[in-house]
Amino acid sequence: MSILAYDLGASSGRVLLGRLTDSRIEVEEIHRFSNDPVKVGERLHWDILRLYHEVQQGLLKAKHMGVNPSSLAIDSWSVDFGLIGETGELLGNPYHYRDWHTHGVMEEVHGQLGKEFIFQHTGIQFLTFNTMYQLSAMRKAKSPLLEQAKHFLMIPDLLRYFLTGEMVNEFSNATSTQLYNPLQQDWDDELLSGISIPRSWFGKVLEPGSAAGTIRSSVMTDLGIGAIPVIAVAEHDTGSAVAAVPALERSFAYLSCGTWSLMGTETPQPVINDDTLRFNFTNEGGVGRTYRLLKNIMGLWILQEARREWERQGTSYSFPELVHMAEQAPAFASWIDPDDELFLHAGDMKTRIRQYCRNTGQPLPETPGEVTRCILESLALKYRYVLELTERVSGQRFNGLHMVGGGIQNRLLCQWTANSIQKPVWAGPAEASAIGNLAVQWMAQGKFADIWEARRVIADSISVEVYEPAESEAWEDAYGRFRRVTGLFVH
Ligand code: ADP
Ligand code: LRH
Repeated sequence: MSILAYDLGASSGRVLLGRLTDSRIEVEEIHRFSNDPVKVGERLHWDILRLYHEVQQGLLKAKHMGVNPSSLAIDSWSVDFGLIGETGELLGNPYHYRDWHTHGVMEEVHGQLGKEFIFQHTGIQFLTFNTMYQLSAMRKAKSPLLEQAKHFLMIPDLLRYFLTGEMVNEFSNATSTQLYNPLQQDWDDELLSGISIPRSWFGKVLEPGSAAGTIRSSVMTDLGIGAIPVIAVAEHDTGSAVAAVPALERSFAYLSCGTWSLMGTETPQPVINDDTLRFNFTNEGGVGRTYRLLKNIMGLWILQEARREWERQGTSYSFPELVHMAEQAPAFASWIDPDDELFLHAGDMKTRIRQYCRNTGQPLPETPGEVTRCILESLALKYRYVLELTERVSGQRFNGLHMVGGGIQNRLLCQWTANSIQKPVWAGPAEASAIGNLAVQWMAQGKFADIWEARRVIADSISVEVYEPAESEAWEDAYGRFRRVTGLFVH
């Protein structure tokens, strides 16, 4: 029996058909589409109806292949949401987390509620675009949507609602809002009332692996398909990606490498203490009530945006072309801190990178190869910094790093990461979120006892590429200089 996984990343979405035969996973990509945010006036939105159209296209493609999936599930990027009104209709177009409306709001909320108080209640890292600050920004702007809203649904909850007609919230994504209390295992009343958002919008929180309805009859009629049960998996894509890390040991470090780079480890409980607060680590909920103790790193977003700007100016480069040009460019010329807020919002990354380099007295990258090299080296160096912090806050020592996600197709980045951290990198799978999504559906169907059995089967089914560290002296020296330029020191 086949099952369907929808994985919606910030840059593209895909639909994978999965089969489990003789304890091996077989996957086939049956649909892929770009995810193009739309700016209207000053506001940046997700094209949610387009995404729902693509969800239906996936169902049609399965139908045309003669496949009747025994279940399906959707995961996507986190923090964003739709509000549903009295009549069950979506109110407005969901905002993109990179919209500017949250600018300065996080600091205001901290002034009112206290940063430490928020962290004690959630264990979630402070990112300016967390749901908490998005809702506060809407409240501050006196958004009429807040007056009409009756329900809060995150992006996968929303698409699932369109498909099934049932409104439920899912745990992994709920934690990313910074409004869910993992210790009380429920939405946090104090934080919600602190930002003047009604508790009644927030429903029961389902565990990853729970049944979450069946395709509604109007969808079955429109598409000419039969009933398909829908499962709530780890609907936060990073939760699904980490579920698919082919680790065989309980202590492991991962880097989920796509639009974002998410680096950390898995823990049985949230780690909420002075160090995790100080270093801005997060504790996002995962499969089987595990937690992802991790940090966000700006990731390949910077390269995506640089590439978009070159395209706007009339020259299209593929990612492999950019990687090739980076390889030819001079080594260790200049670096950025990828997590400087300069790089968070959409825009001309080359100009911003040059601004950063000018401010820090470094040579200014000029050519696409030089710009790409600066981004990729800076990411590899930042990975070492965050891996060291992860070891410190988790009290563990890792003997290598699992890299998963679309970014592992960038072999240069994988090799430079191994060189920078001076440990092996084990790369695979590239479609980790979709595979984690499939794995949790199979858990829900009783095919896997737990996530560890799933990980073993994934490890047996995919090929993992090993990158051994090289050029350690040069990278050690570069790391010291990188930290001086970026001011990244641990005190
Ligand atoms: P998301 O799910 O966040 O949309 P993906 O996991 O699909 O992101 O990863 C997208 C990133 O992978 C791109 O930004 C790009 O840098 C990298 N990438 C994709 N394909 C290639 C390729 N052929 N060569 C090098 N890098 C690639
Ligand atoms: C990666 C991701 C990440 C979040 C960001 C908004 O796709 O879900 O875990 O921090 O998007």
